[in-house]
Amino acid sequence: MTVKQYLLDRMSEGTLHIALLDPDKQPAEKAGEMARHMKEAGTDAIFIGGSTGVTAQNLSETAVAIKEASGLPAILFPGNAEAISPDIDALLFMSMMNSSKLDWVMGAQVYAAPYIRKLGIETIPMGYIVVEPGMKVGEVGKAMLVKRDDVKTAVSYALACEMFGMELAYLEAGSGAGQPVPPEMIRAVKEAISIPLIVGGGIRTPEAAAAAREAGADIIVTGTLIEQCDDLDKLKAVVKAAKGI
Ligand code: 1GP
Repeated sequence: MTVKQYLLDRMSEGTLHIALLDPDKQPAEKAGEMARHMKEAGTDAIFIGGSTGVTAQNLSETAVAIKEASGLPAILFPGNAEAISPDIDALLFMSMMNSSKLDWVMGAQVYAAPYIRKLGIETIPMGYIVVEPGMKVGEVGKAMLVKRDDVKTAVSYALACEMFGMELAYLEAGSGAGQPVPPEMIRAVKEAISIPLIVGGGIRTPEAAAAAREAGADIIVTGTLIEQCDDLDKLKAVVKAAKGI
């Protein structure tokens, strides 16, 4: 089964939780241990990614460790065109829709495409929309940030993702954001599109996770929380709230 089908099958039963692990933040063995914890907490898959410091080597080691320790799909959430590895299960073939730099909209993808094909990696096309405050990814990606109250622009970007044939749309407030994407923006985008909607950035509490799910997120991503908290009960509470179980 493809990773995309695995996600769609699970999504047909409710909202998913995906844990984001940055291979630059801990040794691979530790990432594997974190993934095993998250599997116990109910997480559906692991995204591997970071805005800086991801290399083919740390990506590869982290993917292998995650798969061995948790059995969960290890999906690359790419931050550059160089760090790609045959050890990942799938790759989000993404365009930062609101980047002011052509390279992040289309250039890096064109550069990487032949190599991805050569390695035979599954690709899942995704439109990535960065909302204020945007944090590091907004900065590195030179994003023309969608304002928190500009629901109309967020909807327009998401509709464009769908019309381009992208199979996922991602509303991103940025890793470590003080506030997650506003629920009213999630709700409006979800109502406008028919492709699955991913939401992430600044979700650290069961309340924030539940608000994103109730507003219509199909997949909720948390990264910082997992890096900062090793209390399995707290992690479980956020995962359960994300999944509504
Ligand atoms: C970043 O949306 C993710 O790409 C996760 O953000 O680290 O704030 O959970 P956090």
